[in-house]
Amino acid sequence: MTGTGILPISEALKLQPGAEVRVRGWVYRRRDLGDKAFVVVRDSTGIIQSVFTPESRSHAEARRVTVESSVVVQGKLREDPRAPGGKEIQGEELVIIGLAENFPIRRDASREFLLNVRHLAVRSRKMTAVLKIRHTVFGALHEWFRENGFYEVQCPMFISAAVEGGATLFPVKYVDESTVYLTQSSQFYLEALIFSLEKVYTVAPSFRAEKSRTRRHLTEFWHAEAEVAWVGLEGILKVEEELVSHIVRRVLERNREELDLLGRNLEGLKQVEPPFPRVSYDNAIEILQSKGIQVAWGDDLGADEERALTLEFDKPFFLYGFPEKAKAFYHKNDPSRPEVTLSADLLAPEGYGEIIGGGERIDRLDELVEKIKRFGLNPKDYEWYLDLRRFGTVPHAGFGLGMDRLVMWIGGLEHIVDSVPFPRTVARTYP
Ligand code: NSS
Repeated sequence: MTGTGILPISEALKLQPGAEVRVRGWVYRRRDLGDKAFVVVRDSTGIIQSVFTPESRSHAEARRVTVESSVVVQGKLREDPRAPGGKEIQGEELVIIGLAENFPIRRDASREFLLNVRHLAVRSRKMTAVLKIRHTVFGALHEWFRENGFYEVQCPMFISAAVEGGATLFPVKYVDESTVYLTQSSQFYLEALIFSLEKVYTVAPSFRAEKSRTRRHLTEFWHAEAEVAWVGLEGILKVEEELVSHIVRRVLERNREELDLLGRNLEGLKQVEPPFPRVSYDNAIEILQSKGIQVAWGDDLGADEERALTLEFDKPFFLYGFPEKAKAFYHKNDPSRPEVTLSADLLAPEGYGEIIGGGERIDRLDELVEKIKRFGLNPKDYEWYLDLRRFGTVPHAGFGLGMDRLVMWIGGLEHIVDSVPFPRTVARTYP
């Protein structure tokens, strides 16, 4: 009986009062009012209230069912302005599929406790809303790349040399007892693949042994990366702004309900259309200094500096022209001003900060070897990467987009762990 004629809750709520409906899901709320038993049921599409009076043959079941039990509920739909969705089920039958033990999550649960029971907390309406937005974000990203001539590729997670500096590498003991590392970025592999496919992208986890506990660092994060042959910095920025705008548009189209549930202010998101402002690093330093923030030209900008800058803008903006030493070795130096690189970060507004890092790559062999040495690294560790400059090198550029940070900003979330179902941070690998 439990499988036939079942409707998604969102569909049941669209029917006319008087319709006979059957829904299934989990008990979201349970209470008694006089001799009436109220059971609010949720499924992946919504929530609906059901009421069981003593005349109902399932009255006793409705009274004993516990929060988070799985149930099938059947009855007649009727109007009730006080019920969520404006309608409720006059309950006739309630079948308990799995009676839940005392559910450990209470309204006043601490953040730490909720993270310890994340396998249960993912059921919350907030987390469900975030995961639906995340689904749209990932889908829209693939949609945009595929519609714009990019090939999707897959790269290895075990690597032998650092892309983004040795400090955040995760060593892994390999089968033959040698040490390999978990990838920090698929960039070098994408660079190899542009020589046949020209425009490539990948979406994969990246790993960083980030020691600091911040609101925006995971040790395992989802990284969307792209690389394009024959383009320079300006060309890749166009790709980034079109891509991000497309994703935000899709979320606004498809996830109004979820954004509302999260209390997200939509005004900022509606302004996310290309072109994004371009702000030079030099100018950023001046802005920061004029706000009394202690920074000097040459410093890398941390979370605090980024936050101060993003409060100046109401849409995402590019910060370009970082000094050589503030960026990884592979960034091409500006020929007209060699102390800065042809790199740019995309910063999300409202205090969120960096969501993309990218730019033009060094495409000349001698220039790359020299810079590797200048950075105190060993060209021997980058043999295959150097080969790419030996065999038909071309100008090219690319970027990496932190998907969890993107979801965090679009959802207006407080902490990056809220944007991913099972976060991995310096302090957490459970559940
Ligand atoms: O270090 S990045 O700035 N750049 C790269 O890894 C390049 N190799 C990407 C490329 O050009 N193909 O990281 C890119 C983005 C960054 O802007 C963040 O949004 C995100 O990756 N990112 C992170 N998200 C969450 N947690 C951590 N720890 C993290 N590190 C980077």
